[in-house]
Amino acid sequence: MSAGVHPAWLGSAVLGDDVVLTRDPRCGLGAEAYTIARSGGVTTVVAEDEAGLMYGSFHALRLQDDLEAQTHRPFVARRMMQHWDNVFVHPVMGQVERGYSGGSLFWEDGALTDDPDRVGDYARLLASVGINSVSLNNVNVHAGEARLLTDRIGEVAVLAARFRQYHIRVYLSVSFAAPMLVGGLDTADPADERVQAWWATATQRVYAAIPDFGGYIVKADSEGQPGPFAYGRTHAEGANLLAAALAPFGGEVYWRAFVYNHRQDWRDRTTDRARAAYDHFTPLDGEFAPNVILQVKHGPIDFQPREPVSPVLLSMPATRLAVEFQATQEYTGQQRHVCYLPPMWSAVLSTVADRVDAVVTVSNAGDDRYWTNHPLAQANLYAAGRLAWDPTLDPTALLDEWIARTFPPAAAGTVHELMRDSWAVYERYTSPLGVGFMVHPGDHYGPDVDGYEYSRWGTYHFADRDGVGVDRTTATGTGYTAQYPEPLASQYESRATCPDELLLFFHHVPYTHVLHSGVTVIQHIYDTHFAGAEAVSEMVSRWSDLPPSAVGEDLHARVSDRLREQHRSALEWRDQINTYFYRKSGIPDTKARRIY
Ligand code: GCV
Repeated sequence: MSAGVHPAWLGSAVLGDDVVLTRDPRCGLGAEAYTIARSGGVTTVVAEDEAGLMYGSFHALRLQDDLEAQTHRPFVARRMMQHWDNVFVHPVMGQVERGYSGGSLFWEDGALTDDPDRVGDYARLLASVGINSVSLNNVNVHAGEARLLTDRIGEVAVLAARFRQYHIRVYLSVSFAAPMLVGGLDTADPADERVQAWWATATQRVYAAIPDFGGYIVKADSEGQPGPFAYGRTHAEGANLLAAALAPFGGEVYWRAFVYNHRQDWRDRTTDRARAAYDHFTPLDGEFAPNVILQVKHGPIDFQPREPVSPVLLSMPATRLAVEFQATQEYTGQQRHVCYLPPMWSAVLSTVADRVDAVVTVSNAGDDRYWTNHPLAQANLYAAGRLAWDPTLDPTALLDEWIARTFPPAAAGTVHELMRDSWAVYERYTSPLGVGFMVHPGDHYGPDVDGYEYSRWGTYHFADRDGVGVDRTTATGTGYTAQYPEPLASQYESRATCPDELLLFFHHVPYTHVLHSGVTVIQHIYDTHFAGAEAVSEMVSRWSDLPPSAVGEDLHARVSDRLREQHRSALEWRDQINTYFYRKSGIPDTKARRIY
C-alpha cells in the first residue's frame, strides 16, 4: 500500500493552546453536539460527550475568524460510509466492487492489510467530516467474505479498534444464507428455530469480540444474493430474524430495498424496474422490527446521473429509512471524470431529510495515494459526510470549504471553476433528459447507447425512428408515476409539467417534442452534447493554465492525466449519442455541426 498524501481537511494540524475544550455532561446539548465560539484568538468548545468534543475540535481546525457562540448537532444519528470491499480479489469485480481508487483499505489478497496507520488516517478523515459508522465489506457477500462474521471476526475487531478512536462503529455486510454458508445448516429459513438459534449465537460471538459493534447490512433477493423469498417469507420476516439476534446488544440491521427482477425479458413491456422497490416494500410498512432500517437508493433505478427521488422514501411512514448515495462514481465517470455530486445529493435531501433516520454513502476511497484516484473526487467524500451532518449546507459553499482545506489560495479559483458545475457538464455529454443507462455493459464506463437495450437488466430507453423515452405514466404507461404522493404524481404524469431534465425518464416523446426550454428534444440532444464536450475542453485548458507549482507537480500531473481521459471520453460520448439519434431520427442539427 502506498503512503498517503494527507489533505489538510484530514486535520493533520494539532489543536494549539488557543483551543479550550470542555466536556460538561450536564450541559444538555445531547449526544455528539457541541457549542463553539471564538474571540480574542481563543476558541472554546463545549460538549456533553467525547464525540461532541471531537466534532467541535474538527470544527475548530476549520475556523479562521471570530465567531459568536454557535451550537451544532447532527440532523441524524446515523451517518454511514459503506464499503464494497472484497476480502478475496473477485475474478470480475476485483478487490473493491465498483472501486476506482486502487485496492481496499482493509484487505489485500485474502488477508487483512498490514497498514493499520492508513486505516487510522481514514477513520480520522471520516470523523473530521462527521461520519460515525462504517461498513467494511461488499454487500455482495461471497463465501470467503461470509467468514468475517464467524472465524474471521478477529480481523474485524482489529479494524474496529482503529475506528473506535474516532467514535466510529463498524458494521458488516452479511449473507442471508450465512447459516448454510458458514453454519453447516441445510436452510436459512427465518421460521426455522435452528436458523434463529444460529443467528443468535453468531451475533453473541460478534459482540464478545466487538462490544460496540453496529450491526448488519443485508442485500437479499437482489442480483443473485440469497434472501427470504426462497422460503416463501417476506422481507420483513427476513429482516426481523437478524434484528432479533441484534436487539439484545443494541445492534441494527440495514436492510436494502434494492430488490428487482434482474432476469427480465426485454420484450416484456409491462415490467418496470423503477417500480420494483416500492412494489416489494410498501406493503410491508409497519412490519419491520424497531431496529431495522430500510436502506433505499436515492433514485428508483441505480445511481444514474439523473433520476427522480425514490418514491419509497416518500411512502413508508411506519418504517425507519436510510437514503443511500454513491460517492464511488460507478455511472458518473469512475473517478476519471470530474463530477462533483453534492448538488444532486442536496436536492434529494431537501425532499427526504425529514423522513430518514440515516444517511448512507458508498465510499469512493481506496489505497490510492490521493485516496480517491482523481484528487478532485475527494470533494465528494468530504461533502458526503458534511451533508449527512447538515443537509441544509450549500453544496457550493461546501466545495469552497473543501478547497480551502486542500489547496493553496493560488489554486482555489481554478479548482472551483473546474468543479462547481461538473455534474451538469457530465450530464450534458452523457445520456440525455434522465433516460439513463446508455453505458457500456459490465464496466459501466463510456457510451454504448444500445448496450443494455436488449438485456435482462430492465434498463431500456426504447428509442425508435419517431422518439425516445420510457412511458411510466399511469394513463398509458407502466403506472410508476402513481407511486408518488401529490403533487409529484401529477407533475410527473403530465408532459406539460414534467421537468425537462426528467422528461425521458417518465415519457416516450417524439424527437420533435418541444421542451420547456423552447428547443426540440433532438436539438437539445445535439446542443447539450456539443456544449458538454466543449466545457470539458475548457476544463483541460483551465487546468493547464495553472502552474504545476501552485498545487505540486505530482498532483498537477495526476489531474492533467485524468482530464485528458475525460476529454477523450466526452468526445466519444458526444459523437456516439449525436450520431445514434441523428441516424434514428434523420433530423439534422439546425446548426449544421459535424455528426457522423
Ligand atoms: C454491489 C449496481 C452495481 C453493483 C452493486 C449493486 C448494489 O448494480 O453495478 O456492482 O453491487 O448496484 O448496489 O448492490
